Amino acid sequence: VDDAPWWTGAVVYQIYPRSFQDSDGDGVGDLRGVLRRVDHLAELGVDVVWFSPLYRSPQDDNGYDISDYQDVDPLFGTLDDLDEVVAALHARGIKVVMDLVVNHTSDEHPWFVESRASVDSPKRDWYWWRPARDGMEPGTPGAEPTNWASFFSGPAWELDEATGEYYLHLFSRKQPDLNWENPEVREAVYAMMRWWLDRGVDGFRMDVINLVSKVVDADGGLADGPVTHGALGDGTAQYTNGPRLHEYLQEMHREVFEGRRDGLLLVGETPGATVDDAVLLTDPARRELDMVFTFEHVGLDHGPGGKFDPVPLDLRDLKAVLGRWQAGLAERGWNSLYWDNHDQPRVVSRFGDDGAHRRDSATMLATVLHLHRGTPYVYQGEELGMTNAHLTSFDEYRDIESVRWAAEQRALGHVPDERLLAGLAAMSRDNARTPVQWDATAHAGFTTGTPWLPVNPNHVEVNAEAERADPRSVFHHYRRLVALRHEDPVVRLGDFTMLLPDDPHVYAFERSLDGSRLLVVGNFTGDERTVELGEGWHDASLVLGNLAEPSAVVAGRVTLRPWEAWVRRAA
Ligand code: TEU
Repeated sequence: VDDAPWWTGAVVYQIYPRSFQDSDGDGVGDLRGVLRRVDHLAELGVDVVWFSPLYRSPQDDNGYDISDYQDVDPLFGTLDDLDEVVAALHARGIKVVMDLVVNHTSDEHPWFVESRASVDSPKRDWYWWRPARDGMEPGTPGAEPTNWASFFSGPAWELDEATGEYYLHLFSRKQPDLNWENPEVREAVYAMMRWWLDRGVDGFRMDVINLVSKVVDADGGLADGPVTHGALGDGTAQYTNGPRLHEYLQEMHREVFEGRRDGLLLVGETPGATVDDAVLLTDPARRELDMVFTFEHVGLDHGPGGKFDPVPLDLRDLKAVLGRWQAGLAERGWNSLYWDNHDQPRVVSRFGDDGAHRRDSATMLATVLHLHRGTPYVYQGEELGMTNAHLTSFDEYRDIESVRWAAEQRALGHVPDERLLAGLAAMSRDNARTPVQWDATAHAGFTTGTPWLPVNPNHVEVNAEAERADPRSVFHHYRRLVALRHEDPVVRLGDFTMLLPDDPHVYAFERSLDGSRLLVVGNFTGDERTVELGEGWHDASLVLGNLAEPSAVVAGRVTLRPWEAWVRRAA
């Protein structure tokens, strides 16, 4: 236990600044607002705060489009405010991790402005500029250099009229991709990272870091992907976990982190990474990253039409995926554990029951997640059992992915509006982005002005003040889970063994370390469920449960109540 890295015993809390706490009445959360809520974080007991982007940005993708990496956007405050927040968190023993968005910049970043100025700009090669497809007139349909679709609908290439060439943007057209093939780009990124570490931050959450290396042929050519979206194609194989990814990350490690103090956290966001990729990315001996976010478990309810065409979760699939990641990273590497973030719907609405069983299902889900081996991430409001937004009309959505997808679908006209709206209501990123519900007053204590995205009307019942007052609340359950990880080496480092892989209703597993064993069960349904756990657990002591009267194990069998979860220690 003593030589395990510090983050094996840590819990990370994600703040999406725009929706956390407003202090100046403009309806957008800010850094001085964060200062007011530092006690909430300390009470929860988290070890690290990760801030979604605070940098200067035109806010096309809520800050994931950065125009100055070394300044704070005036929406959120100033660099001095940030220093104050970092100091306030450090004073409570909480580390600060910054979002690092370096697959792309804003099109308003001076680097891109210079790059687009002319074909022989010294920064031309800092981005992916390509002429129209052979023999085609720039700007005509299908003339894009490749057929790749952007993550935010439409082609991933934008024609720049001034020079007649296209630039690549895997996300919005205001997020041009940086060309990591160019060593000057990498050096500029590393210099910026060193500047932040020197300023006192404790690490980075690296946005889509496994997309930075693209497959390029000897002549600089990029290849089409299989045709999937009408005329467009799926280019992911051409830019996901690309050929130079590990080389870049090892170089970054040498240039930025080598010889720095201990106590930093490097976590990669890696959509499309497999377990094998994750082993390579997080094996400490390779000096790349500490851990990565997998997307496999949050893709299980995506249907044939993609994420906005959801299907019910089959619990056996969830066990198969998370079990495979637990096994795959048991010897080398480390897992990140999460249900929620700013890109995912709220888990209590997604895999639980956000109506009558909100409290019990939210605490069940938390128990199962936090007892896995890995570093748990709590997304703001998750610890309050916040639910999806339940928006009902197209014009209520603000998220660029949702807005652009809905516009494209409605223009195509194949799917009736009601189904599109149902898809958005279930899966839109705006579900995670409604303001944090602090109390039962107007706008939930988030702002005195008009919130940029409406507060969920259920804030009159679901809010931090009510949660703090009720010892059996979701909040206090999260507090206990955080404390348990801090105290119990089995939770922190124990081996993981999946139980009942074929049971479609109950999630069950064992953790063990040096002969000490924990059993964890969670009922993923609103009905009573009886399962056979085998001998050896009948006089196990209760460590933690989510119901007032936990069901007992009798002769190796237990009947769990709806959404019940508990942890027991073998005698
Ligand atoms: O997300 C990248 C990503 O792969 C997806 O989660 C994506 O946001 C989308 O949901 C695909 O359906 C990261 C950030 O977390 C996200 O907020 C940004 O929009 C994106 O990168 C671009 O920076």
